[in-house]
Amino acid sequence: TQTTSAGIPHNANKKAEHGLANAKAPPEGQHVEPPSDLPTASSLSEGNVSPKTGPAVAAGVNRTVEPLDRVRVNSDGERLTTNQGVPVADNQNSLKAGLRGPALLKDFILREKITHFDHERIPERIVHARGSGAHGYFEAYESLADITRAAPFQEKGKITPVFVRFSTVAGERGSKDTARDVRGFAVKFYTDEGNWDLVGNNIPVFFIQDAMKFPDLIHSVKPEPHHAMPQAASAHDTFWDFASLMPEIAHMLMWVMSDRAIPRSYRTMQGFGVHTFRFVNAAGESCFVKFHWNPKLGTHSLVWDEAVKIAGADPDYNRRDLWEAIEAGEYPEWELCVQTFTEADADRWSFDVLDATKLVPEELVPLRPVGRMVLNRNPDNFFAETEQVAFCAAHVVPGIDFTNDPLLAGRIHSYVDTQISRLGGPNFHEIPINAPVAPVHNNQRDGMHRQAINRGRVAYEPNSLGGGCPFQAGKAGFVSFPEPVQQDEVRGKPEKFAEHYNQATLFYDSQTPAEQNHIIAAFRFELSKVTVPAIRERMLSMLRNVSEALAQGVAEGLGMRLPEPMPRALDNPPQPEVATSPALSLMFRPGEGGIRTRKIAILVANGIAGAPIADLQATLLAQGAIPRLMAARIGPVETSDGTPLEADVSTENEPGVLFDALVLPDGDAVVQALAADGHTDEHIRDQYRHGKTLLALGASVRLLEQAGVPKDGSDPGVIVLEAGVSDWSRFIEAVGKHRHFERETDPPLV
Ligand code: HDD
Repeated sequence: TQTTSAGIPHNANKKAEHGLANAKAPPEGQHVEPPSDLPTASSLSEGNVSPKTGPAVAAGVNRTVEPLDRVRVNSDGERLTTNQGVPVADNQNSLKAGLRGPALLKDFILREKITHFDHERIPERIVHARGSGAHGYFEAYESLADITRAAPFQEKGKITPVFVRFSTVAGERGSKDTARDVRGFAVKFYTDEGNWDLVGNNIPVFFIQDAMKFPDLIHSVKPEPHHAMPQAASAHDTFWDFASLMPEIAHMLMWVMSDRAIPRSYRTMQGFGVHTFRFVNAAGESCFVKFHWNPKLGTHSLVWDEAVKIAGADPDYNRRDLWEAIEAGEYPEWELCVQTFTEADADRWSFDVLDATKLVPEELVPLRPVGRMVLNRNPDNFFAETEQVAFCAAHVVPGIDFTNDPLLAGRIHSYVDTQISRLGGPNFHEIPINAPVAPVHNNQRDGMHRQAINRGRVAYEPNSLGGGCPFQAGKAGFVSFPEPVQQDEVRGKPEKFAEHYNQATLFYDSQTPAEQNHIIAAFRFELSKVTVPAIRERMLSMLRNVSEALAQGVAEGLGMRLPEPMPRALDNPPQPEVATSPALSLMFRPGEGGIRTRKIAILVANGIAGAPIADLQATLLAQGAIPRLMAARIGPVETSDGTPLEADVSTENEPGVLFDALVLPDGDAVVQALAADGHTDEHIRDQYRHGKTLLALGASVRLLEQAGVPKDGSDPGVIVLEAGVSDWSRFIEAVGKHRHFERETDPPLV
């Protein structure tokens, strides 16, 4: 640990400028010293409630609501007006000279309406254009005051409001949710000491080491500039051309070709701060820190064939899932964990902690849970909140600081800069969703769309006319960690940045066989879309440095021979500390089990015995699952026993890929009707192929046969119950497992 120069007073040399006897010193009050009783993060919070965020609130309510109340508009019972508040008499017809005459220029009501409409769109984010947001809160498990003075961590139980935006990276604003891509995981903490944005991803490492390469990376993955294809996909020449020429990308490619890049839900993915940051405590002592968000529901993903089909069935798949869970009161929750370590620890390791293509294995530095985040309120308005929210990697608060990670350096610049063109000027911090809950006082003035009405004649410092206010906070304010730096200016990279493969190998070797197969299949798919053979060859030569088995698998899939391995930058690469890290597998965090919020389709048709279906439905509902009765058409179903059943989805409006499990009903006539509908077969095959659970009741076993699904009892995810049996426990247990990859073959059997 190192110590800050916290003892040095702010503006230390200022007084000397006014001459020895302070002859030219301005009157008292100009450079006021901060009062000694200036509030600190912990003194600002009373119990666990910050005075700025109001008293304790009921579940489902969020502390960012109150500050946003002043701008929330509810038009219930209100009359229609123009933007000037003028009541509008007729919203159907423009003003004309005679019923068949020309429209009149003086129709200010029409003109205002059309003009506003003409300007409704703002530029989309250059990356992460497609996203979904939610409000919530962070709750600290304990005080971390010994290692950081960051406001959210000062007391056990302390609540800090947050707004979170999840996103895909490459696709445009209207693109599909289930693209193979990194997911953004950006959290804005509205702390007592200003906004802290932890702008992370669902993958703990990044493609490149230096921000200098970021525009190149993004240009390569975005649709190709001549014909603007493909949308939201990395499976094209330019991305793989760039990748094959950038060996530092090897580790990230393992993650992006894994199922991590097609999450089942935003609620079932991890989040990572990626960079090494610093914690700094009140004494100015610092340690390194990495941030991890672990979902309570565990980590679960889609499989590729499913992701492709969902893209057509419901392009809003992840957005809808998040929205519906929060509306249903199933508030998603993540545990925030930190890895903290010292500079001395970092110096010993085979990799550089300033290199964003490297992670710190959990086996090397275990995770310490420090709090939880709950998302409990959907935005009122997508544009005002989710679209206008402006995250920024430079938004840190006292107690959090940067390291010299060269990727982070570029980010500190980029985010504010991009908001200026995206949100139309330098006052985007005043947009309600961006405004801190902590008060803002400075001498910045004016600019496009200024909201604040700053009073008084003083907009400069030092001043005597304003009593020296707003005054510098001194030690109570943000003090940069004074890391000693004495170096030549160079363009280059540190030594350890030259090793690119150890952690790629670590990742691949830590996956289960099913996950490894998915990685091979993903490379095969992506590279099969590449039209230039030399690019494929370069990629294979890179993969040989990661894993011979992987390279071989991909080469076979492409009908190619293995080329020579790509030359390495280092002849003697350092030995990694760990050879496998189970925590890198999605299977490592299955979650709490259970079937809450899992979507289950129960196929029904006229003539069905309703009682067992109603019983199953009630059992699933009681466990928090979402059973839906699916028929060829929505509406009431005729049951043989008079039990009222209503099909709420059709095979047409909610195709089978949107469900986590499928139930096939008993009854000869019913099975006959289902067998005659091609959707049934399709649904069963998809469920089976995607590793999901199938339950066949009585006569419906025929439908499994028809679809070619093996039903010899060896697959725990294919459950056949005799007619009349209504013990649902095996089915529920199987759904709780999410996937049954044991049945998977390549190519698929079904
Ligand atoms: Fe970035 C957006 C995450 C590297 C430049 N980034 C953006 C968002 C996330 C990330 C989650 C969306 C925020 C939102 O929901 O509004 N970015 C990352 C991570 C990175 C990373 C985890 C590496 C560790 N980014 C990165 C670099 C640069 C940028 C190296 C530029 C030098 N990122 C931007 C940006 C964006 C952005 C252009 C686009 C829209 C925005 O900022 O607000 O400034």
